[in-house]
Amino acid sequence: MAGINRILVVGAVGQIGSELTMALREKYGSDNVVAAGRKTQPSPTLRDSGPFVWCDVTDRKRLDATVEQHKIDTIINMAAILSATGEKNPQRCWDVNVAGLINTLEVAREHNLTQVLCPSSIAVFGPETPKENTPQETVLRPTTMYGVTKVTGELLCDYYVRRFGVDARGLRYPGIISAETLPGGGTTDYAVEIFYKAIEEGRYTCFVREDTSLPMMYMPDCIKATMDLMAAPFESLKHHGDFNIGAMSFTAAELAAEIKKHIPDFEVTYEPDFRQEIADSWPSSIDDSAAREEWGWEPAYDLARMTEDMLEKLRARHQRGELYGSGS
Ligand code: AKB
Repeated sequence: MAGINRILVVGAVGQIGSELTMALREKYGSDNVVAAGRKTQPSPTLRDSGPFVWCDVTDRKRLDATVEQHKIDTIINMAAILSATGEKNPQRCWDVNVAGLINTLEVAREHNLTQVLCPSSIAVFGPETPKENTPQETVLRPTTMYGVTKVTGELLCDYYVRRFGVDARGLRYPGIISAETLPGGGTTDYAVEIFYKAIEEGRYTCFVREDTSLPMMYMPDCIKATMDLMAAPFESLKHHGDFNIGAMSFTAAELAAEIKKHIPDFEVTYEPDFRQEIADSWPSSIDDSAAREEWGWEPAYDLARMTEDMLEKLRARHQRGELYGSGS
């Protein structure tokens, strides 16, 4: 199979896309990683460190043209409407997440691309799924449109592998915590906002109950998981679009307590909203043994190490005057 040489990251301005693009530029060379955004302006770092184009994943012609023009052999499709926004506009969630994915897979098939990576999420699980140590193979009956699109996406990836020989891969991301770009419209966003608010205001009103426990991951582990899966030999994979990956699990109260170790006056109150029901439908912890066995997945960050690093990074950004309101 041909190698990975020229990568297009669609959704490159988002929370994961922005940091993944920079890591890929480091590994594959700046000029070989094309960042694509839809509407939001890229940060100067993202814009100036390599090629940047405007490309909406639902626009098939534009996607085709971008792949041809930049001689792309690998697409990473990070464009998605997340769980909370998806419940406000289910039709749009379907269009972006499913129609966008089919466009990506079709472009990969027609242009004979080396690889396509399309993330999935813990949102594929639902209330009937075992909550603790959720197995790789289990009940997939999500109750959100986002979850429905992600189950569909996993099935589509596996279909394109089997039917057309497209090398499509994906991971079930847990909540991703990071200090560079804010997430937008997810249920796990509280686990990021809490850090910004701790630094900026010393208090936070959390939109899920204090006993809400979800699987989470720090961005460096997320980037490592994504790049390790991309680099794994196709022959060693038994799964394709649906790898469980875990790193840590904690309740909202445990996260607040960890931050308080560094900021003793930090105050958190809890006012659950519609996102509580979504959080309650997802697992607390994940069995990721398939990812460990098939491509050597191993996370590096636990709650304590992540919290220390997050606070250090956000404090530095705050001092540089870079932080802005992180309202939910
Ligand atoms: C969300 O909360 O919607 C996302 C996810 C878990 O996929 N962060």
